[in-house]
Amino acid sequence: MNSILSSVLPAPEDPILSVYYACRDDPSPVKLNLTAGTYQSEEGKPHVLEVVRRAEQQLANDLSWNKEYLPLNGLADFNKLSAKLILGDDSLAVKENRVVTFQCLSGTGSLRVGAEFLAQHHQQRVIFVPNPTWGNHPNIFNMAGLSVEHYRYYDPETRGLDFKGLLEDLGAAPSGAIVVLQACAHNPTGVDPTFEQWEKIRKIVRSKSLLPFFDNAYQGFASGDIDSDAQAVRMFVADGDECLIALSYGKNMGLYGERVGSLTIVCKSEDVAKKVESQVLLVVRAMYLTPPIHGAAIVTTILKNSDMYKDWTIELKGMVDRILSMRQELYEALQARGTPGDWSHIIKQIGMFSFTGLNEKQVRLMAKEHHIYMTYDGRISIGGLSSKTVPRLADAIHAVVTRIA
Ligand code: PGU
Repeated sequence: MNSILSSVLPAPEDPILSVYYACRDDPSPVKLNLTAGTYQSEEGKPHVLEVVRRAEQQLANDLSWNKEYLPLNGLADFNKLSAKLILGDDSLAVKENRVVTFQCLSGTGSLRVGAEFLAQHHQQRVIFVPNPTWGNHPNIFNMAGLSVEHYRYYDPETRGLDFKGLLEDLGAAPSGAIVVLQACAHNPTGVDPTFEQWEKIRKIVRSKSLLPFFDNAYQGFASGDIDSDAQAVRMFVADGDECLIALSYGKNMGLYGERVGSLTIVCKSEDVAKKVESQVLLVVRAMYLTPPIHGAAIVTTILKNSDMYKDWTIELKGMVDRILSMRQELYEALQARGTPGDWSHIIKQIGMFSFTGLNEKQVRLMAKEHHIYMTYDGRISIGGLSSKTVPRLADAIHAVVTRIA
């Protein structure tokens, strides 16, 4: 039978999902999935925060909650509290009514809505992302009609920031270009600029009239502290100029599947903010009408209540501390095995991932012979490790590094 869709070509493989599926289909009982950035418990199980369970109980008991459509921009309290989370308690920009926030579908949805708005209303369609970056960034921005370029970010030689390359590339970007900056806990490298470096980045971004678009998917996951991890963004906002911020509650509240996040746009004046708001609402209405209610209600319940907020930050710090001890255990296990090479980057890198330095051949061998899955660029999700699985991972890394240089 003839298909009118027969000319559709298969999509290229997704670098994260393809290994994720390969792991899912591996029948081995000892397989270890370190592909996606999700935090697992010490028992290797998906982890729901206590405070999230409590908020859900509270919502279930509150009969005044209903399931009506939310407004186009979502829950008003959620938006206020989300702006406060990233911009701080006494943000001048908020006081001056030049900040607009929209509840969106987690970090990805916030990036997508922001990109769609920029593709329609920003004079410059070029968007710069770090090299390397989260594999979905190019998809999100290309699909919105922006043209994706890369700026240098990571130096494999030093396993650190290629700061000189970064400044050169941003310095050579066309005026008005959009620049994606990961606010903290850079995915996949685990390498962030220092505050002095952020200040230099800010200066070059502003002097070239580039438009910063912060991807804030890991607030709290770098230092364990919500405010410290917001410093880079606040540095930019303090200069009075404009930026966009996509915030995700996927990782820091463990609300991955609830799809809850926000897009905040900081404008130069209240008048600009009003116009921007009206256009973003049009984008939202055409894309999905209004955002979903449940996840935003959980977040709002937690952020609104000072006891719950405090409990959340304690649980968040607990996740970060467990990740830090997994880094230390893995590093020590490799040292103990005398694994060739310097592995100190494992304890220097921050956030949910470690960019191990394993090459694609070694990664494939890890999957084939050891049933341990990570992305082909050698990224492992430290949040997926436990004291039980660290020795197996160290054995496997030792074996593949000894076999393939
Ligand atoms: N921004 C960055 C830098 C991310 O790493 C991720 C998720 C997101 C945004 C979007 O997350 P939301 O869940 O939409 O809030 N990174 C995960 C996602 C797994 C995947 O399928 O790509 C990761 O493992 O890199």
